[in-house]
Amino acid sequence: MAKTYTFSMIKPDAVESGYIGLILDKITSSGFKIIAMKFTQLSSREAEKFYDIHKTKPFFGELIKFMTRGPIVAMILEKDNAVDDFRTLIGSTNPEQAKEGTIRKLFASSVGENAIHGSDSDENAKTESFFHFSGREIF
Ligand code: DAT
Ligand code: MG
Repeated sequence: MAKTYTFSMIKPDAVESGYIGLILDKITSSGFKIIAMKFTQLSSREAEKFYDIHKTKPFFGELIKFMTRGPIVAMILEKDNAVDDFRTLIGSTNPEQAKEGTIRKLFASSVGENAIHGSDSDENAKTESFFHFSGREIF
């Protein structure tokens, strides 16, 4: 099967709650291969750039404050049908609407603090991956 890729971040809420290991286990046991990974913290400028598409939304300020308040785990994941399969694995944006067994259902507390990011298209997966990683950090 063709190799495809998605970009993900374990968000500050899930890191603070000690869920990094459990979430990584869920990701790898669902067939995703980690080909890049770093533990880092976004500056406001970086978070604003990453979420530029949402800059006119009423929750933008809250989103930037949340995403910069502590470290995140950024990663690039490889799998066939990576983008769609990963969105299925993480569940709906609002954890209350997320299906049983999804990462957001298991580990997220609210729509604003929803534990994990997953790219929504192949194009965005590529842009987001190269926003966070250089070529020599991808294996
Ligand atoms: P997703 O992360 O599922 O792709 P999105 O791209 O629509 O969702 O929004 C990006 C992030 O912005 C989302 O993960 C959390 C935040 N967000 C979205 N809708 C929100 C809302 N109604 N209130 C607060 N934060 C919200
Ligand atoms: Mg999105």
